Amino acid sequence: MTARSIDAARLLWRIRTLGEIGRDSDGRLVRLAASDAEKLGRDQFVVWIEDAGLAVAVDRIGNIFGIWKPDGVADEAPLLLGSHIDTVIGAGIYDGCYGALSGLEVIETLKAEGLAPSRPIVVAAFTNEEGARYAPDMMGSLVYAGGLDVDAALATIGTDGTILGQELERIGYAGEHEPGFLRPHAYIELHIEQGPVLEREGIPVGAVEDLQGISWQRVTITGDANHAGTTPISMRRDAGHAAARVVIFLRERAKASNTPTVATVGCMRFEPDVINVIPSRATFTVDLRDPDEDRLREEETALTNFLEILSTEEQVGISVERLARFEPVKFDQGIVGLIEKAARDRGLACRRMTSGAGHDAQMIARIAPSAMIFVPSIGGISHNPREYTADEDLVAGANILLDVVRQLAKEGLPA
Ligand code: HGY
Ligand code: MN
Ligand code: MN
Repeated sequence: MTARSIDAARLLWRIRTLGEIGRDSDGRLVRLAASDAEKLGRDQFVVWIEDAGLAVAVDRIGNIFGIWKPDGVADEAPLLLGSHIDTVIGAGIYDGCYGALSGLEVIETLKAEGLAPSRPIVVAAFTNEEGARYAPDMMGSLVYAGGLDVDAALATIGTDGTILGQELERIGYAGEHEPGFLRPHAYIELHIEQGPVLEREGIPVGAVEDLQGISWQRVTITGDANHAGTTPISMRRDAGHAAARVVIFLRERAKASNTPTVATVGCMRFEPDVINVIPSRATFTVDLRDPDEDRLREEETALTNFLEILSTEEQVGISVERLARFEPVKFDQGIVGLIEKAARDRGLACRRMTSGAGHDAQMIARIAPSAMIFVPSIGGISHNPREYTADEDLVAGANILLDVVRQLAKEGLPA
């Protein structure tokens, strides 16, 4: 059996083909979880899985699996690869899709080279990794790993008022398998870095050994609608101004700290949202992240304390709803070592690193040894149509995944 490399043309063509599915009238890529657009992406992924001769399975939260279990291979815990194919609004074509399609590509290549794996090899596309329509993010893999009850997840109400379970039914991806029906032996996820580190250092491969903690909250501030022209500043209970003070507070605090802490207010809505009415209500989200759990808790406490002061000073009501909370995750050092060795064997520079973004791997790490491989993002840009990774880096990353999977399929996890 001669060890091959992946079929680069096939992988790159699939990435670009999937990247055209789910464009809105403005040409933006929008494949929100369980939407009609995402259904089209799911359908295409399933076609490619079937074309590869894999068995398709869908679980109750809509996670899609392509299963390669050659005749004679024991019903052992599988090697699991994959990522997600749902996107944010105005997405790039690589986030998630690169890992899901590379996982499929690796299986097809190993089949073609005649590998007799010691265990099944499975590729997954997890539901609702982005959390853009239904919170929390990484929902499908979180349910799969037993971190969220599947019925509770299916009852989630989206930003558009829809219910996830009904949407999965409607698009035909409310599967019958119980989440967690395949307990992985190991999980490896290939993903674009979505940050500036690898490009800045001129390194083509990242061996991801940990992933930072994530805190998502929704804050609602209530004041009084009043006339923009007649109401003296001293008499205002201005929810909009109070919300703006929170945005400034978060940025100033993160900037002043010499830690990797990041804070983002990504969504904000005023009511009644009229040019000459002082906002009576401001609703916005806060995304806090830090690789250190104690620091992340400190940031959450600092925000809580600031909101209390703000409520008094601005004479407004403030309520907070938690949307997601994930502690930092350490990945499996044995698999990280295999990634570094695979890069060395292919003559590629590699560095260990932390993931700033959330990924399905952080959830699957709850039930199996897991790790990630990163490739450079040009300009560190992601969640943006300008997201870009050079073809040679995409191919190199997929070949590293191939070599790590081949090693695990033959020898299992390093002792
Ligand atoms: O939020 C994240 O980091 C991921 O893109 N869902
Ligand atoms: Mn992603
Ligand atoms: Mn993303």
